[in-house]
Amino acid sequence: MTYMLKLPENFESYEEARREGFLKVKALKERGTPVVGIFCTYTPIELIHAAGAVAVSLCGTSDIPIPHAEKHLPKNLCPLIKSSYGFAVSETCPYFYFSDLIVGETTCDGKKKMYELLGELRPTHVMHLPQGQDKDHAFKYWREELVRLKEVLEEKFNIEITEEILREEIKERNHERKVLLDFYELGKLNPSPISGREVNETMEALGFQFDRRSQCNFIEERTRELKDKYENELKGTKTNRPRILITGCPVGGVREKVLKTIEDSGADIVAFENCSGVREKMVLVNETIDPIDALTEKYLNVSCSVMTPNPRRFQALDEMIDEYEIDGVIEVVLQACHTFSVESYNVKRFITEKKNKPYLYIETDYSKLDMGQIDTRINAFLEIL
Ligand code: BJ8
Repeated sequence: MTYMLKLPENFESYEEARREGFLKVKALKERGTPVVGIFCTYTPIELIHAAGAVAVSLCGTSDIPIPHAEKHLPKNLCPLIKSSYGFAVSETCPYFYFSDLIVGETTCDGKKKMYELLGELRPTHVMHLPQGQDKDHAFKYWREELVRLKEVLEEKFNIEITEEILREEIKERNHERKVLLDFYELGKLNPSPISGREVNETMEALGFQFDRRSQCNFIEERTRELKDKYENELKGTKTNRPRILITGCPVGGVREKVLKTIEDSGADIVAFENCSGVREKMVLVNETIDPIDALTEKYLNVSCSVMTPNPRRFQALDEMIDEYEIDGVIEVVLQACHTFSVESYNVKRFITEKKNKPYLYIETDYSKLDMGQIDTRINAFLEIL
């Protein structure tokens, strides 16, 4: 049995929230609030907030703008990059339109080359991300990049980012992380009181809500409500729905095709190990040390496959499989995402040999062309669980 998360009136679905967000961001602009477009979990959002700006995600999750992107970019490129660029170049994304500055990072090759093109459309600052996470060289290199971003923001928005303001933003965002982690951890309950598709949709829709306090209140209230439902109606009951963990690339663009198919086929998605899922929320920014050092440490340790090596992803998988009582792991890789597809070899070995769990690899894009094939593969996988 799975309960539907009730969303507030102005927040009926991801698409609805995205549309509502257009008006909110326009109103913010009219009041003089700067808008910074971002693409990645490596972006130190605290610095952007400390500059008095709002950060908005520009990651494309739709295949509609892809033909526009393919006029400039190769067809054989990750759909997330093509969709993001397609929205920008076709001027069909109000969030891009209202962005005063784009902040990107040198993560995968496709994204970093896309930023060169975006730079022709909007002022763009690219942070140079180290390839590894060692505490000496990589830390110093990344710290310099944070200082550079701070200076760019100060100059662009004519503001001083003081240590005090930055500390306040770190506290606030740590509080948000705790609230969101509590929400994600509803998936640890067995049976789960909420569907994974709804968790993913809610989290992505929150990216278009700019009143962060009310966001947190909403999530806290829903978490309480769902915990009560679990205590009063589900605790002690049994379900034969297998418990699935999703890993790999961001899945906002394949929510219907993959996540919905998994749940409609009789399984519960109870955990997301992707970069915007639980693992980013598990580690807080240290509030007791120099704030730039603390942010450097936090964001350097994001466990994305663009890092080499990438041991934290395997640690997270190890812990989550046990804590969420996972029956099977499904890895979703977006077409032409080389880092995740290469790393999947080790992920598969880790899941099947070390954790002794079934594993399914799905490579897909944002089109509907492979829906039938994905449906068949997911159903065959669920049968063995
Ligand atoms: S921290 S996952 S948001 S880089 S899927 S565009 S890697 S080719 S989105 Fe990502 Fe930051 Fe990592 Fe997260 Fe490239 Fe792969 Fe496409 Fe990707």
